[in-house]
Amino acid sequence: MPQDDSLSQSIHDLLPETGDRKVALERMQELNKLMSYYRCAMMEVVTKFNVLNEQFSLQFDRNPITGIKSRLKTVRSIQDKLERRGLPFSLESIEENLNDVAGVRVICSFTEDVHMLSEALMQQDDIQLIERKDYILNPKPNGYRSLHLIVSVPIFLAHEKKFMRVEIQLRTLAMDFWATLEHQLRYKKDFDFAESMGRELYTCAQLSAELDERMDGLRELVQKQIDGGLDVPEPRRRWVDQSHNLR
Ligand code: 0O2
Repeated sequence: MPQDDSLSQSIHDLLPETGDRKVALERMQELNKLMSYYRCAMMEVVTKFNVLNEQFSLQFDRNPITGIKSRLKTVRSIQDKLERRGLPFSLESIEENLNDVAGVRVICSFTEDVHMLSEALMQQDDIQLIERKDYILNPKPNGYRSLHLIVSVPIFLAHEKKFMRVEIQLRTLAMDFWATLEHQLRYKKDFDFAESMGRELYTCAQLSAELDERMDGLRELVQKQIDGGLDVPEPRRRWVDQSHNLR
């Protein structure tokens, strides 16, 4: 399994005062093991979503998931995060204080799929919910929307079962489009992000929310027709009709 490049850089910080090489090596192996547990937990969660996607696509003849991304935090950024919070960099501290070492992002077609998938996942009896943040119902002040779940998932090792935490972000394509570009723009090096640009980004977030709402409306119409409803209402007014209200 490939090793994180920043792993060896971090060994120095895990070394005791004496700088004993043997102890350093042991700690490096322990850190490597922990990261591998997080990687396994991440794979478990990805598999769970792939299974749900398969099942829902059979049931409803469409895929609620358009993409799944996963990432393991680098040791360097784990170290930085703990340092920013004034916490020690140790194996115990990582497990105790960080929820997002393993991260899974699920991109859904429609807002309803986000909720349906999160409910289906939470019904599974081997998964425990640690924290739920609904930034769709309550977007962040900058307009960020997504549903965040921190879960604890078991991984089955050769001789033991271990629970690991994974951060799951569920969002629609529109939410992902906005968040990805916002992240790119906001964190550009050597660039001062002006307040007016923040306001513009907020407007874009509102437009993306509007887009989701309209697509959800269309999906409902399609579903009604499939279900045999004869009284199909008019689609909501076109986006262009209302877009001036958002400026
Ligand atoms: P990365 O590289 O994506 O992991 P936490 O730091 O997680 O303990 P917090 O702030 O309460 O504490 O977490 P929250 O609000 O659940 O957000 C965590 C993650 O959500 C972030 O991880 C981002 O991935 C995403 N996120 C949150 N707010 C925003 C936002 O305004 N814009 C964008 N584009 N993404 C956001 P990291 O660690 O920042 O980054």
